[in-house]
Amino acid sequence: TVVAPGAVHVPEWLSVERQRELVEACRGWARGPVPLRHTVLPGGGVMSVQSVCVGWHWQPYRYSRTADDVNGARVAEFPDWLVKLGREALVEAYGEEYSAEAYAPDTALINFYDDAARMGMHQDKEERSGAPVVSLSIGDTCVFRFGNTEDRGRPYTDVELASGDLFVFGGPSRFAFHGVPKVRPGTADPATGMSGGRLNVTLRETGLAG
Ligand code: MD3
Ligand code: FE
Repeated sequence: TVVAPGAVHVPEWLSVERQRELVEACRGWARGPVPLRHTVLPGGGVMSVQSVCVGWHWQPYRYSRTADDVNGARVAEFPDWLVKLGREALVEAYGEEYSAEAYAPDTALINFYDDAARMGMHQDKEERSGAPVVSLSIGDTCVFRFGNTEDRGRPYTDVELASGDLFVFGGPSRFAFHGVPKVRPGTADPATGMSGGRLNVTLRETGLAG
């Protein structure tokens, strides 16, 4: 389903088996070298979502190789299988004509939502690349709010993102405001390995070197 130009939602893209594999990989990254934690914002606010990064560490509002705001450790290497998964996702969303081999995601942001977690409306602007963002959802369903490129307010479209769903944000949608106003507790299939809460994995190109 094309939600806006460049924004494509593919429900139930990941099989339960692939969801379980991704959950296992995320469990590993959540243990370290940088632990899953609530990100603290420069103004002192604490995000309700818990996060961990792979490849590059996102700290508000820049990328680095080391988690200077957490434990100083260097983040885990970005594995080749995630690059392949990202390319596969773009072909699925945009079609075989899309030059997916040019896509070189080098960072993954892994977000864990408990029943109370939310993400306010924001833009992702730290990347020095206009390449698409690939989003994969596992576990509880959420309400995802996809907005406009001007501000946090209307117009926006609310979309339910369920376990296994793929969402790609490219072209004019890449710099749109978006957020997660609600998670629906108890909607997950335990066969995915998520017994409660929601996991979201986004793949991105930072456009950074080194
Ligand atoms: C649209 N995560 O990590 S995924 C984020 O479900 C983030 O955890 C949400 O927003 C989540 O920054 C939403 C969908 C998403 C991710 C990145 C985008 C949509 C996007 C970047 C640009 C435009
Ligand atoms: Fe975002």
